[in-house]
Amino acid sequence: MNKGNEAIIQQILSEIEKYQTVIIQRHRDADPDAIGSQVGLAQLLRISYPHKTIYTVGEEEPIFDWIGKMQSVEELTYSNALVIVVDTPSCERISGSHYFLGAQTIKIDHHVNMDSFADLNWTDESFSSASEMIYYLVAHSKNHLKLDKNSARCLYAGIVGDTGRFLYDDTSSYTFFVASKLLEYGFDAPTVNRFEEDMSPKVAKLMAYVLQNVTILDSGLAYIILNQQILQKMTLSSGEVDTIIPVVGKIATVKIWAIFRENENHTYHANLRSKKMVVYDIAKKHHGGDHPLSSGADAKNKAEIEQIIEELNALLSD
Ligand SMILES: [Mn+2]
Repeated sequence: MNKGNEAIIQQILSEIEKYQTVIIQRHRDADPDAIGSQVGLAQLLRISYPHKTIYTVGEEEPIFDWIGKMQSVEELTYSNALVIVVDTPSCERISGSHYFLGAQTIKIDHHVNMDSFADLNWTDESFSSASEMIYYLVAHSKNHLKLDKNSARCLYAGIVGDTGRFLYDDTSSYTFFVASKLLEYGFDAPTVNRFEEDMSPKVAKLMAYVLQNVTILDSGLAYIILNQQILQKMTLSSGEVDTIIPVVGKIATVKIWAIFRENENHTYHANLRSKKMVVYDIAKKHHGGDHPLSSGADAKNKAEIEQIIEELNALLSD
């Protein structure tokens, strides 16, 4: 498959060739695609260029240690390094603070492009995941880049995570092609799938709470507010809270759903999801916006939450 982006692919490959040190970063509040594309790219660069030094930088997210771990890098190292940021729509979302100190920066992302923050930006919403883009990069590298069992496993984990187990509408025939090619490397796919499905007892309790307490309107809009009292009682990381977002969409009558969580400073973060109607524009009005059917947003108080709920509900009554 060729998506007509040969020029940018060749530019990325030639920048990688040039640098002895490559630092790879991804977004905050990591998910399997963020870590999978980051660690997968790092691993495949290490085997493709054994003499280069490759780092993965960002906050640790222990629930994804099964994909791969982070490293620490001296600030000074950045000045001669190529920094590649994967799966991250805007520079405020980057995990790890020194990316801009890099000698050269590259963005590889499948979110709606709202911020071309790097020197070289490859963004394409037609990919299901950043991990799928990394596979594409390898496939178009004229054998300069090589995969192995572990890098294939990381990319597969990212694809399975971002497509909701090949469920969401951005799952294309190319997605299945890539998954099939990755499986040829012989990693233990059922174990990856199991890790993606596993939840801790704490997360199971949150899921039960959400299903018990979610408000479902006749229009097909569902929403819930998780306040600090609940979140602190359950002592959940934000990554753990993220894992329960898809569950509300399993309810057949729900068309659009919003999960609001209170931050420590009493503002709110929202996760908006939809089966069909585009929620991106509403998210963008509230300092968010990632994908057409799946976006984060912010609300400064309860009044803004109500506004978001009204706007989402209006989408369903049009
Ligand atoms: Mn992603």
